This record gives sequence, C-alpha cells and structure tokens, in this order.
Amino acid sequence: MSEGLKSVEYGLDKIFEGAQDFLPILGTDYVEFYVGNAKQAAHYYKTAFGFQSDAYCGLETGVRDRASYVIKQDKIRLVLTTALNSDSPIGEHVKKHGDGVKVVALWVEDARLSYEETIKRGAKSFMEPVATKDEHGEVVQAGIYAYGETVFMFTERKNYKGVFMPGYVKWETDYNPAPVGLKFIDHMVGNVGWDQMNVWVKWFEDVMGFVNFLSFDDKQITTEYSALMSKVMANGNGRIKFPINEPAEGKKKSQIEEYLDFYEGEGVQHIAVATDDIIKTVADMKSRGVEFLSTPPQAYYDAIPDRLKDHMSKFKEDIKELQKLGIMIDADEEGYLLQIFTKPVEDRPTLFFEIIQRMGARGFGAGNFKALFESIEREQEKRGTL
Ligand code: TYF
Ligand code: FE
Repeated sequence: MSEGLKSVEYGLDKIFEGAQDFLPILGTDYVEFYVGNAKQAAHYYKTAFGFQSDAYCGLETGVRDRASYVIKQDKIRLVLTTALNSDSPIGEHVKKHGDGVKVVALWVEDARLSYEETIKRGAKSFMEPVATKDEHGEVVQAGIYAYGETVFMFTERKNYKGVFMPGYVKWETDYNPAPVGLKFIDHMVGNVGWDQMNVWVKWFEDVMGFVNFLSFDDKQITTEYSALMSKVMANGNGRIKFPINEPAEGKKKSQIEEYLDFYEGEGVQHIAVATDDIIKTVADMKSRGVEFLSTPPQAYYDAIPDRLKDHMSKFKEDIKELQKLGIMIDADEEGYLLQIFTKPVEDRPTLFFEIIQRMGARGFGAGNFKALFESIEREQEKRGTL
C-alpha cells in the first residue's frame, strides 16, 4: 500500500483530527480571475461552462479602474476582473501571469478574527479588514498572501442580503445559457517551485491550521518522461482541500515546470468542480466547445473492471460511454470516482479545470495519474515544452 493511501485506511474521524479550529471555514465564497478582457471571459464561462450572470461593477456603476463580472452555477461563484488603465496592479498581474486566479475567497463567520489569527501565525498581509456597506447590509473582507501572488481572502457575509457584495449591481441580461450541472468546488490545486512543497505544507499547517491528508511522491506520479510530487492539505471539516504540486526530476520537463515557466511563478494550477452526472455535464460542455485532454488508450479502459473490483457491483455507468467521452475512473477503499480534465483555458499552458464525480471515493484519482500525465505530455509535445 502506498504512503499516500495510508491515511484513507484510518477512517473518517482520524484523518482531520490534527486540524486546528482557529480558522473555521464555511466554504469557498468565490474565485476571482484577473484577465485581459473580463467581458469576453464572462461570455466564455457562461456559454461553454454554463455559468449564470449574477453581478457587475465597472464604469456604469461608478468604478473607474476596473470591471468585474460575477457569474454563478449552483454553489460555484467566479469573478472575472480586468483593469481599465495601464497603471493598474490588475494589469500588471495579467502582464506577468496571463489570465489566472488572483483571489481564492473563503467564506468565514468572522473575517477580522480569521485575519488576526492567520497574521499572528505568520501570514503576509494583502489587505487589512475592510467593511463595505450598502442598503442590503455589510460584507467584511481581509486578505493574506498564499503561494506566488495568489491571495486567500476571508469573506464574512452574515449581515448581507444583497447580490454578491456592496459596490456591485445585479447583472441583468437576456443571454442566459443553461447550466451544465456543475455544483461546487471540490478542490483547488497550487503549483509551487522546486523544494517548495514542504514549505507550503508547513504554511498550511501553521498559518491555516490545515492537515496533510494525502501524499503522492515522485515514484507514484511518474511516466516514462516526467515526474511530480503532490500533497493534499485539508481544513478541519475536510471540505476545503488544497493539493500542492512540486516538479520532480525526470527525463523530460515536468508539466509543473512548464506551468511555472509560463505563469512566471507559483499559482493555481487547476480548479476541480463537482457534478453528479459527469456524462451529461461533459457531453454538454464538449458540445459547447470546451476542449478536454485526449482519451486514455484502450488498455486503460480494459483494466477498469479489475481496478474497480469490489465497487463493480455499485458501478452504474456504461464504460463504453465513459470511454467515448474520455472520462477516467479510479477507486479507493471507500468507493470510486469519475474525472476528466480540460486543456488549459488560456493560451499560456497554465490554468485548467477538472470535472469530478465522487461515488464514495475521497482520493484524487491516483490510479489515473499515469494515463492523465501521458495525456498531458501529448499536449506538451505539441507545444514543444516537453
Ligand atoms: O488534484 C489532483 O491531485 C488530481 C490529479 O498536475 C492531478 O486532479 C495531479 C497533478 C496534476 C494534475 C492532476
Ligand atoms: Fe485535481
């Protein structure tokens, strides 16, 4: 049994017992992208990913330096923000990193306390607590730096009844493509530099009170060509999960190194979103133009019944149909999971999305790593970055 799966054997209660409760997190509040053209990005995520228009701020609402579009799908909220002039830090961020995730907002009961507790434990400040108010109430926010230039924002909204937050108006539009069944954010993965994974594991432990609940070393995550290491950090209730990847030496360039080169630093590599009908969700997204990584080979699908063993009786999906869409299947002690990965959603090979359906499994698809990384390498090959 691999080191990574050991913690799963301990069972539900034990995994998170080392987690601290000084930072209770209710959920992911929103993820904010800094982009070159927020109007077009919002259109893409509505059209291709099935998000719904929610809120807006920009010139029309009296904001002079930026425009932000808030879009929603079930519990997932994305904010697409762009600069309106050349001396904006938003523009600087886009110039350096391309489009990418700037802010991961965590929904908390008390933003001031979350800020104090994490700063006390060594967090670097991005924004001191600020309360914004309108006729619908008050939102309090405070932010700390995580890896690279990525920010974790504590968002307190218990005294707010309006759309999104003060400063935004409801985004009214006649263009409302249907949702594709995306429900909530399952995990968000960060890529960090050489020898930095354990630095960030310690940061999550010390500053955030998280625990390391799964680990994958470079022996497990390796193909003929490249390797990486990964550790999953989780909060006390296990609902917030931040895996951290570090490149490892291989014969050729690790996909993590490719990311670090093109993002010009550390940052969010992928956002995994959950669905409860992956076949429908992925078929829908494909028909709307989302590009997914290429399908694993026939041998991968031939091995599925063996891999699922005990879970085969519970397995409801049609393997042929999963194969047609390129969806991968993995199992652990507790159940199975179905997952698939998009190609990068920008021109730089940086951020991508994962669509995941958990059928009891709490792992990350370790059994799929080889097939997945080979598929990523086929893309690296085309880009000349392998
Ligand atoms: O989040 C995870 O761990 C899985 C697998 O570069 C994975 O989705 C790990 C590393 C990576 C891509 C996917
Ligand atoms: Fe993932």
